[in-house]
Amino acid sequence: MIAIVFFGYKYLLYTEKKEWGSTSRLYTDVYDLKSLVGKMGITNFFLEDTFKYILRSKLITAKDKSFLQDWGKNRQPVKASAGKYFGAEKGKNVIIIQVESLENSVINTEMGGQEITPNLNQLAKDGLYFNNYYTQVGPGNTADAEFSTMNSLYPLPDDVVFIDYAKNIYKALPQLLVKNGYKTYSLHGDVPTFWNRSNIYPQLGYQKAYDLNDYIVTKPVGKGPSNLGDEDLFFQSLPRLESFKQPFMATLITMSSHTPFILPDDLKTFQLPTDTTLTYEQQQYLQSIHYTDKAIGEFINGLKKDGLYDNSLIFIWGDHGSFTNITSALGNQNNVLPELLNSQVPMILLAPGTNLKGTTNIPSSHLDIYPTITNLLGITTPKSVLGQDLLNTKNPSETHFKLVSGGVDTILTESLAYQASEDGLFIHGSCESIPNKNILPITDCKNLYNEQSNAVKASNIIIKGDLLSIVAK
Ligand code: GP9
Ligand code: MN
Repeated sequence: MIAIVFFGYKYLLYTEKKEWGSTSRLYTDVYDLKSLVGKMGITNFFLEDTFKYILRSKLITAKDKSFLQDWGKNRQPVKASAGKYFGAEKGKNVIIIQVESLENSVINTEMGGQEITPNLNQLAKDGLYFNNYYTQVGPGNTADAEFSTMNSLYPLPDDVVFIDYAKNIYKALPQLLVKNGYKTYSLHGDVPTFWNRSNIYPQLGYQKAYDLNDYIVTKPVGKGPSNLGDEDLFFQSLPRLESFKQPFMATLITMSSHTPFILPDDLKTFQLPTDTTLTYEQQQYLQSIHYTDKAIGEFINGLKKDGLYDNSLIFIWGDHGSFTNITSALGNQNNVLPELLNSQVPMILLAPGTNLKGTTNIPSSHLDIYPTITNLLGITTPKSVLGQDLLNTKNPSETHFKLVSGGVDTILTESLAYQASEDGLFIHGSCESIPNKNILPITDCKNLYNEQSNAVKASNIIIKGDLLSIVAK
């Protein structure tokens, strides 16, 4: 009987629908484990979880392990210390704002003479603005953005790391900061079981997580039950930050600009031109992001008033795209490669102590947050980090993996762009020069492809085999 269930499950697992990445689950509503258990019943959940656990332990072979060992030995990890700006912000608080569905194309863009994100535009001027920065998320969306920024590893193409690899050993940024005398907090207005956060946060080193239960919803925004508006999130988080013992790390994750972008009418303050050709969904998105921008502006002003601004390193980024095709609709002003149109998000670094300013278009991504922070704080960067220190990298690049298969999809450097074909075979892909977009012989991208596909593969093996220790030594 058990064998029938086991092989039946395995069969279903490999034949399930794969359109939206894959969560390797029979049930599609895996976002909130509590509601999943409610739907399936505890016995079914237990059986499903046990089988998945057994299957997972078979995913990584001895060959994979030896690949990882060799890769770990031969690669050049990011310089652990002594780069430019190393320790320039030593002892500063780290405040992170991960913004729901914030795309880069809305930054510095006007419609009918009105800025879509006036506050973020100002912050982009006040700090260092990365306008060629990308998100690489798999089926875990927001959770994958959190995972990749906090671990500098790629998320998985076919599974939600936060859910199925929550008990792995990580060397996450909050953990490292705790070792360096920081208190670490997460502040997000959802139920704590969403994306399994209540289980993985302690594993990543968050000492305390504020969730929906810790906030008062004064005005519902978005789809319930998690309908804490961003103004409530920021307004009620500010006194908390003020009360934290310094130095602290606080990660705030917004939610109001989440699809389907439902905003009460009186909060829709963006004046869309009457003759707009945007779809209804795109219009709703702009309203929502305009509201979130206002909430961020108020929060930053609060930080300035209470003195935290000058004593903190502040990072703001979009978690992933909005899935509304807004970048194309706004005219793709940043000339984003077609295959990356929905993945370009802004990243703004405010380092008042160092006064880093300007706009940079180096190819960069969520993987780069970790080493950039450790460098600025003067903390040795662990070898497990896959990203680049954005203030020191000599060969900036960013890489995307294919959903489900996990093969390399797109690689971008300052001079080359590689785009894989449907079948994923290297030679069927295309190699172009950047910025001119001239077609080059495919062999011009060979070294880059090998290096990046090995890194993506290594990252997958690390997670699926719980093998971080192999490369972290
Ligand atoms: C849920 C919120 C949204 O807590 O972060 O997650 P998403 O659906 O964007 O992955
Ligand atoms: Mn999200």
